[in-house]
Amino acid sequence: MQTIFSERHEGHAGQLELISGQLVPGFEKPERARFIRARIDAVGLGPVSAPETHSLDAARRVHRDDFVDFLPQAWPMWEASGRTNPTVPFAFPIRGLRADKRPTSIDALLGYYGFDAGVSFVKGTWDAVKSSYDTALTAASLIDGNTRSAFALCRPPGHHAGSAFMGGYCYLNNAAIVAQRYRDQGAARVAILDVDYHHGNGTQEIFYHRGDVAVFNLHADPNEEYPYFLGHADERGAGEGEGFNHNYPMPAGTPFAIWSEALDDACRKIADYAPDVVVVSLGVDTFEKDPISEFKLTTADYPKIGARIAQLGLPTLFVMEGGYAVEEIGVNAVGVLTGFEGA
Ligand code: OKP
Ligand code: ZN
Repeated sequence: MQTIFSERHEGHAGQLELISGQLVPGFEKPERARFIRARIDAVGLGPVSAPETHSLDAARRVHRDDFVDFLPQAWPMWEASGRTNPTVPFAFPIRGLRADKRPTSIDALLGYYGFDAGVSFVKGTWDAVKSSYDTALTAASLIDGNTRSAFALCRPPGHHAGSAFMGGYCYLNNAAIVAQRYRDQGAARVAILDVDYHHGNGTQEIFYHRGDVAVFNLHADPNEEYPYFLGHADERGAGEGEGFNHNYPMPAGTPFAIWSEALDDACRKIADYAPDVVVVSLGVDTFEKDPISEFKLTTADYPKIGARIAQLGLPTLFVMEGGYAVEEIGVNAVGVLTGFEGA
């Protein structure tokens, strides 16, 4: 399997996040991608190449223009206001406040576009976000009649980012962007299968009213886990999209024996949907030793995930999302890919 990867993710480092009442170094750190990159070579997964540069047109197909325009401006505005430390959003236009008025100050804009404090900017953030986007689009273009799979080693991840918001380490929604790209290039139907531990609320929001991109999410129950405010089983899509959004919330402590039943059910529904292509939002924070997660998958389980997805017999693009046990992230993520190839 061919991988697309950019070293430019490295510039997104030293950002902060708010956990348990404290500002701490971000769990979403450069080592994550380094370990995955190293594991690709260690197992000989296949060639790794740098992405081509893309215009932001594909981002504008799923994200609002003013949001796309804001992202590259965040750091320059912050610097122009005399600060060079990492940004952290802190005020949000929730119920009773005005989300229809776009504020002017950078401090306000960070919370206007961010739904949580998990989207810190440093100097290299936008370049890394752009490289992650380029990586997803370049990998997407590898899949054609002969090449049936590819891996977009994206960092930062994307599935929490919605049409006009960022959050949870995510700025642009890479999986949603490539799904839309496939539609624009002639695919009749696209399925997104999100196996990250956290609900992909951004992906769900983007396609909630559409039947041409079906979204399947396996994740921790939002009653007890981030992102808390979306991801319940009764969210089934609306309007044209009714019946095309499928959520599988699961409790803390879920082992592979239970988790894999949800995967099976999702895969059967994907087969019925008969998409032209499957985009997998590949998070491996379901791992038993993940520092911020509560599922109990083991290293031996990841190849089985890949094998089950391969059983669909459909063109498949893997897009990297979460996973924070950095020592094991390479073995687990690449395990899914080798499991897919071996099936
Ligand atoms: C991004 B992706 C943990 C706080 C978690 C944000 C998690 C974002 C996960 N106590 N904060 O879905 O892996
Ligand atoms: Zn996650």
